Amino acid sequence: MAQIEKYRKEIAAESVTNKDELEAFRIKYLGTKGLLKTIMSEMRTVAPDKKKEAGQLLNEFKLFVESQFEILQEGLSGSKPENNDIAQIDVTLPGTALPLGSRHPISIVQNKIISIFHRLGFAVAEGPEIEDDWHNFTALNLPENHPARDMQDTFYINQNPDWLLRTHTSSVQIREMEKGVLPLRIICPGRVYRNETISARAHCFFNQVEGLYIAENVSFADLKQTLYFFVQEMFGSDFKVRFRPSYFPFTEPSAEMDISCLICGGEGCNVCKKTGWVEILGCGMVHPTVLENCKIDSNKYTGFAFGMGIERITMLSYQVKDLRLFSENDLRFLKQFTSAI
Ligand code: 2NL
Repeated sequence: MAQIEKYRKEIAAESVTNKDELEAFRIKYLGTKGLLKTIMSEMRTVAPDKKKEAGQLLNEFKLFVESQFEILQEGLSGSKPENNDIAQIDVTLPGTALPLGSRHPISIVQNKIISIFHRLGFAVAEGPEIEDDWHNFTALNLPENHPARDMQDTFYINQNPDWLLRTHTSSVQIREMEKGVLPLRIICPGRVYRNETISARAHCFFNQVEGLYIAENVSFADLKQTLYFFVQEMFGSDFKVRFRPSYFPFTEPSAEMDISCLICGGEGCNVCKKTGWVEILGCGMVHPTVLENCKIDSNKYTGFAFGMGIERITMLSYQVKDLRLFSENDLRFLKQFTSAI
């Protein structure tokens, strides 16, 4: 018994590194002239009254040796290559490099816009991408017959005809105004959706930043100065700025802001469609009806609002010619922004 216990320890300590060593193990312990057979033959010398006990012990030992062989065999046929030389791991080799990612250009520009307005006291507000008709259209004074409300232009949700994918982040501003805490100074970055045919200039989803400032005595002069500050921080000061009268149902008066083309310096090129100017945002004084829709007294409070497409600003900043590059996940494009924070 003591002898078998000694053998068990010896066998448990055995290890093999290749097929030849495994075969040597098999021959030594399980072969026809191996240890197991030798001990089995000694059964003859055991006294008859001890035979049963010894037989049981031997049987257990046999199972142990066989399972030990299988364990060693499995260890060999695992991931290790057969050739003993390759199996050695060279710890002096350099490690596997983990590729470093980079921020998406849209995120870089979005963060820059946020930080510029942050310095003017604007807080970031966020809201749902699936909206209801009230927050996306009705509260914003968008009339029933407005083309934006058409199925052709907006993605509606089959489950409920009142639900849709927001077409602008104005809906977030409506939600903030409804909270009734004034004055209010927020910007709302986020993804918006329009049912457009995809091209180099348009996509069915894009990113927007809208801004809103509501307080007593907010004027159009405040709007102009805020946006002047913004474009200077964003693009530098080597260009001209102009405001053109425009129309939005949710602002009155409304305007669009252009900057002289950064690519050709106002001479005329493909980016500015030979006009020398590029449109960068829309803005205006918040329509009194919109304020009243959010239970804000339009005799006491006034405000301005503006909205811009982040893709457009990014294309101007980095001279990206095709908007589809932003959503294709092509590393050849994205890797070009590794050093841009
Ligand atoms: C554009 C023009 C604009 C607004 C967005 C707004 C929001 C509220 C009330 C009034 Cl809650 N106005 N937003 C105003 C004027 C223009 O966006 O071209 N966006 C890409």
